[in-house]
Formats: sequence, structure tokens, C-alpha cells
Amino acid sequence: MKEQDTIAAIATGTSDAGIGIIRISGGQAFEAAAKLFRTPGGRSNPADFAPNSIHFGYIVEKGEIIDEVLLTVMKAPHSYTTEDTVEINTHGGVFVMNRVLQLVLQSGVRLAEPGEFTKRAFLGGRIDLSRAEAVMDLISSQSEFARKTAVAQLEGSVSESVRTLREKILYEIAFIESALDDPENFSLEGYPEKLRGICSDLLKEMKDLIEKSGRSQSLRRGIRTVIAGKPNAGKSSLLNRLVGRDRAIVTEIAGTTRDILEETARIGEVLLCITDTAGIHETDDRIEQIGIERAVRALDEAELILFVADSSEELTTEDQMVVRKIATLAEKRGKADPVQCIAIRNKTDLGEKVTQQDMVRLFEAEGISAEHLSCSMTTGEGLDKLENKISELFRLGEILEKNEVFLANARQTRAMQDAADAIAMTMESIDRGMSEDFFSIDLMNAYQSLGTIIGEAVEDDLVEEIFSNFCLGK
Ligand SMILES: Nc1nc2c(ncn2[C@@H]2O[C@H](COP(=O)(O)OP(=O)(O)OP(=O)(O)O)[C@@H](O)[C@H]2O)c(=O)[nH]1
Ligand SMILES: [Mg+2]
Repeated sequence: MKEQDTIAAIATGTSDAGIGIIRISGGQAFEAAAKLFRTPGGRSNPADFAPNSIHFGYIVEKGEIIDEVLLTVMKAPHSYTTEDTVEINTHGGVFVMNRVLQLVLQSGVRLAEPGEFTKRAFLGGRIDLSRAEAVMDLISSQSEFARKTAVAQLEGSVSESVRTLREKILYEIAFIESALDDPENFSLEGYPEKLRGICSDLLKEMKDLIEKSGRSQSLRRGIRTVIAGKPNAGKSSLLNRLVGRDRAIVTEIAGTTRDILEETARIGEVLLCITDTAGIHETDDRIEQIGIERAVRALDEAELILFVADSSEELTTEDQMVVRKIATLAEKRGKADPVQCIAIRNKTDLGEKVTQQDMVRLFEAEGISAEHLSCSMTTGEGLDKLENKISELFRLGEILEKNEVFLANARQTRAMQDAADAIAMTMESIDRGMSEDFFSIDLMNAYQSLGTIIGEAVEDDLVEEIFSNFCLGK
């Protein structure tokens, strides 16, 4: 079986650094390390070292010292993977780390697959699936929000609430089964009504979790933000301001941006994935037309739209055309998947021909609402208002303070949705006056779907898929 191989990988980054760690895990970890390692006193076998101890020494190949290292020895089951583990702290040069890794691999150890150490921690029963996914989230987190939610999950917040839900469901399944087996001692009189109430509470709890998690997932991944407006309004100037450098070409020529440009920017604690787009207007220019099509497609995916207008000139039919596109999109999305819009009157340093009222009217005429403010990309005036507005719209402070529980990813959300569907089915069966054994089938489905979130009874290939998303060495 593959899981019995001993595996190794560079656990630290693959650029030059002060130290690098090569991790070896599995039944042959000590044996492999013994072939390469010597202490100054000539000891080499980690199996003889005390558990959780660190040893100074050398990696040696045919009598030649390759690197001076520190060797950490962890004995099963007290290691990250629950297996015998050796960590070699080498000097952190890429060349040196790879050289040592090659020697390790020559001693009968194979290169670990991405996420394989964490997978072993899961298979060894040290962490559940939701925590394993949290490790991955923590590694890839790019904002304070992402880090905090990953740590919360690592601490088991998702597992906790999933387990509580499962316990409640299991209690009802057990009750129904007992009552069916032993009608003399357990009465089902009035039970369906009681169960309906319980299901209704469970369903509400699950739906809340799904809804909040959707928001949290977009906060973690970065809010998909699209800058839109007519040509020359100052869209690319806004992108440059938000990312803090000259990312996009800015000129006084209308139609400068033709393709879409993507960048991430951190606004306070919010991460934005920003797309700058070509100015939307009627044109015969083939290249611009393609750019505009792309702009409209980007709008389709947006969670936040920054509409930019040039307030040094009167609003035009081109502005109207863009707002109309936003309105069409907002209507298509409906309440379930709303899009936020901030309308920016830019170029205030040139005098304001367009008032807030003009803008509000422009939006009202198309039947949508937006947050309104004015800025100058040239002087930077008003940008703080824009940043505050973004933080406010996504109410990050509130979420961070509450330490709420969120499902970490689409997989967990889907499983929670399946569980919620099964609970809804139970309620339907109750309403239709079906017999109790039907309830327990649906409740069991809900119980099992919840189990997949924490990794109880998950299919092998799902385990493979989840762990292959990890980075190497973790
Ligand atoms: N005075 C002034 N000029 C600005 C301001 N913002 C942008 N501009 C100028 O307006 C022109 C157009 O700016 P861009 O950022 O390229 O506008 P855009 O919306 O990306 O234009 P396209 O890519 O052509 O659609 C440039 O000459 C900018 O320097 C501003 O706040 N004040
Ligand atoms: Mg541009």
C-alpha cells in the first residue's frame, strides 16, 4: 500500500532563506536518516535518540560533509503525521536543500505528493478532514480575515458545530429506531410534530451557516471587483491607486485599456480581486469591441462593481449605457446573489459638473441603487472614503469580532446543502403523513452528508482529491 512508503519533501519554501526543512515521515524515516547523518560524536541513528529531541550534526556523503544541520526526531505517534518523523534543518539555499533531498531520496524514501504529510495526519486520526483543509487554507491565506478563519477552523470550530448537528440528528434516528423496535416502551404518539419542530430548527441553523459561509468564502478568496465606466473616466487610474503602483497604462486617449487586467489589492482587511476593463461604449473598432465584450463578461461575475464617471463633464448616454448594463445584471442575479455597486464621480479636481443628485438620478432611472461618492484619482482626494465604503459594505469588522463559524470551501458547503435538503425532505414526509421509518432514512442521509465535512465515511478518491490540493511538503 502506498501509505506505507516513507516519504520526504522540502517543507519550507523553495527560494533561498536562512534555514530550510526537509521532512521525512514513515516507518523507514530513522533508517534513511541514519544513512546520511552524523553527530560530531559519531552517532547517527535517530532510533536511538530520545523522542522530540534535536541534534546538531552533519549530512555526509562518502565521508564528505554536505551541510551542517539540526536534526529533529519525533517518534510515532507523537508527530504531525503520527508516524516516525525526522526533520532536517539545513541551510536554506535552494541548491543545498535539493542536494540533501536527493541524498534522502537515494536512501529508499520517495518524494511526497502535495499534501501527503497532512493526509497521513488525517489517516492517522490526528486531525479530521475539516482541520486538514484548514491547514491548506492557512498556508494560502492572503489576508487577515483568511488567516483568522483558517485558524478558527484549525481549532475545530467547523468540526464542533458539525458534530453538534450530527448528534442531534442521531438522537432522533435512534429514537425512531427504538420506538419501531420496542413500541411498548417508546411511544410515537405526537412525535412527528415534535420532530418537525426539531427539523425546522436544524434547517434554519444549516441555512444560516451556508449563507454566512458564502460571504466569508468570497472575503477569503478576495471579492471579485470590476471597475467599469465609459472610456477615459479614470478606471485604470483607480486600479493603479488601489494596487498602489502603475499597473495599468493611463493616457488621455479614450480607449487606452482594451483587454481586461486583473490584480489583487488589500483594502484594510479586505482582499479585492480587481478587474480593470475597457471603457464601454459603441465603437466600430474591432479590438475595442472584443475588449468591451470581455468587460461585460467580467461584470457578470462581479460581487462589487466600481462604476467610474468623469464628473468634470456632463453625464452622457455612454454613462447611461454602462449603468443599464449593471442594472440588467443586478436584475438577473436577484436577491440570492446580489451585486454591490459604488458609483464614483471622478476628477473632482477639475470642478464638479456632475452632482451626487445627477448620479443618483442616473441610477434610479435604471431602477438600481448604489453607494455614491466623489474622488480625484490625480490628487487622491476621496480615496479614503472609497476604502471605508468598501470595508463597510462587506462588514468585515463585525465578522472578525464575532468569531463566527464558517464552512471553509465549496465542498463543505455542498455537503451542508445536501444535509439541509435531506432535512427538508424529512419535513416534507412529516407533512405528507408518511410513516416514521421514512423519516429515519432522510435523517440518515443528512447525518451522512454532514459526516463528509469532517471526513467520517468519506470515499477514498475524495480523500485523494482533497489532499492533492495541498502544497508540497505539507
Ligand atoms: N485631472 C484629473 N485627471 C484624471 C483623473 N483621473 C484620471 N485622469 C486622467 O484621465 C485620463 C484617462 O484616465 P484613465 O485612467 O486612462 O481612464 P480609463 O477610464 O482607464 O480610460 P480607458 O482605458 O480609455 O477606458 C488620463 O489622462 C488620466 O490622467 C482625475 O481624478 N483628475
Ligand atoms: Mg483604462
